[in-house]
Order: sequence, then structure tokens, then C-alpha cells
Amino acid sequence: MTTDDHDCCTPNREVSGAASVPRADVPTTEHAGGHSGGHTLEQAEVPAQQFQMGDADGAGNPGDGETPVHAVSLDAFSMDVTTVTNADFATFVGDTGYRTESERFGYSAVFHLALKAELDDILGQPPQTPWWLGVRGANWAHPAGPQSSLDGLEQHPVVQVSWNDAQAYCAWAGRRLPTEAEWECAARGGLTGRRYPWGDEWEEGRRCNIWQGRFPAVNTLADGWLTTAPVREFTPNGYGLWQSVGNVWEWCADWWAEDYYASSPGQNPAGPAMGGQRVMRGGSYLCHDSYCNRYRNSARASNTADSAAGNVGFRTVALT
Ligand SMILES: [Ca+2]
Ligand SMILES: [Ca+2]
Repeated sequence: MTTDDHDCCTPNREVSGAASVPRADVPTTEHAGGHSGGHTLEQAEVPAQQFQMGDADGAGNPGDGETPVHAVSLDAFSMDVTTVTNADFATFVGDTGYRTESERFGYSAVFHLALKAELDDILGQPPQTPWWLGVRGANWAHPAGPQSSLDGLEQHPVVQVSWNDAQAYCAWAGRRLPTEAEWECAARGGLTGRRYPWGDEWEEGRRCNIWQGRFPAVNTLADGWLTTAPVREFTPNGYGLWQSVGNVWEWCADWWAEDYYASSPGQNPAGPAMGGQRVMRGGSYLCHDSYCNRYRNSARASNTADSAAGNVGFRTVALT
């Protein structure tokens, strides 16, 4: 079965936490400085082009709005070949003293099998997605809970970062989040109408980091990873992008709207003018063929801008 909403992908902040946890101040980008020298990720050059955006093979979930397939023209852009790593994010935090939203709220969402915390630290458990736990002390530096650390994870994607946190990083780096259209164009790697960044073939455990086994209790680890993999595992696509599908969801700049493709502009679409949630793309280590097949080029999901979880990160593009 597949789910009709996005709750399986990541819980939102209000659902995963306890009602007793106070709201945090919304962080600002007061540290904006355009210190692009601090952002050193290798770049993929995506040429100006018209591409076919959307689900061409009917694999999409009802309600995700992956259709109609439509032509989109984009200007050229430069994009990080990987998601921002823990080492990258540590440079940003070291330079600015920025505190992420999970630190300000005091908790974040951790997948149950990854938990490294006392039971007392579990503040909430969404009834619809009980594999997510709201965990006190979980944040980017302690992604699985207060007893976890980043030791050995320097080249893994930063996680437990909200859309607002990603914006703050971009402001510091002098960069921006990709639009949803840019993200899909880059993920397609120059191929047309394919399901995955490499084509249509599937080789279990060989192509990307998702879930194998019986979700959410049994993971055979056929691809080697229960949670995040290093950002340069598997094979990059035709533009040199690593792991656009699988590993971690990636925040995009756009507001979310299920029906956006029916009316989106054909030239450099930047999403609806307003909304309640932000777009995420690419799926994560929790995706599974039988439950949440959103590890595809055209798959779409969303969450509130203050939400964070252990399977959501981001990559950036250059300002033009
Ligand atoms: Ca895996
Ligand atoms: Ca990804």
C-alpha cells in the first residue's frame, strides 16, 4: 500500500513533539553575510534547457500532484553535487553561532530504530506514524538523540535541520535553495521521462539508500545503511549529482501546492505565491517500494518550515 499524505515521510513539528514543549522563537537570518568562502561543496553545472517535469509512468501517489507532465524551461544553474554535510554545517555554526530550530524547541524527530536516548527523553509519538519519536535533545549535532554524536558522520548529510535552518545556512553561504523545478531537472541528469536519476532499471540495494525489508521494523540492510549514508556513496547521475533520490529528503525553496502543475509557468517556475508547507524532494532512507515509493525523480512531499527530522537535509544552488 501507499499512503495518501506525507506523514510517513517526516512528521511535522507539532505532531512529533509534546504539547508541553514551548514554541521556539522563529530564527532569523541575522547572521547573513554571504561568506561563500565557507561553502566549499563541488558544483554540478546544469545547462539551460527545456525538460519534461512530472511523473511520466504513473508511479506517483494520488494527492502528491506529480502530474500533469509539462514542459519547463530553466536558465542554467550551479548546484551542490551532494547534500550539505555535517562538516559543512559545523563550519556554518562555528562561524555564526547559529542555533537551529530543533535546539530552540528542545526536541526533534528520530526514527525509532535509530534512537539513542533515555525513554524519559521521548516526548511524543505521532499515532499515524508511530515509528517517529519526538526526542528531547535531538538536533543536528545529536541526530539520534542526546546520546548520539557526529563522530564518524562528518561526511554524512546534515539532518534535523528545518527549512528555516536551511535558509539561514544559505544566507551565510551566499547561496539559495533550489526551486522544485531546478531540483527535478538536476535529478534527471539529462535523461527524459525516467523514473530514477540513472534510468528506469532497479537493482535492489545497488542504486540508492532506501529501506529493504519490512517497514518499519525489519531492515535487511541490503544497501548497507539503516539511516544516513555518506554523501558520496552509490553513483552520481549524468550531471554529477550524488543521491538526489534516497538517503535524505532535500528542502526546496517553493511553497507546496498539490495542484501547482496545472497552472505553473513554463519559464523558471518558482512555486505558488503562498502556502502552508515547503516542498521536499527525493525521498530518504525510510522509503520503501511497498509503503512510500517517493525515491523517484518526480516524487513530491512537503512539511512545515519549522519541522525537522533525522531524514531531511538540503543542497544549495549558486545565486545568479
Ligand atoms: Ca538503507
Ligand atoms: Ca536525497
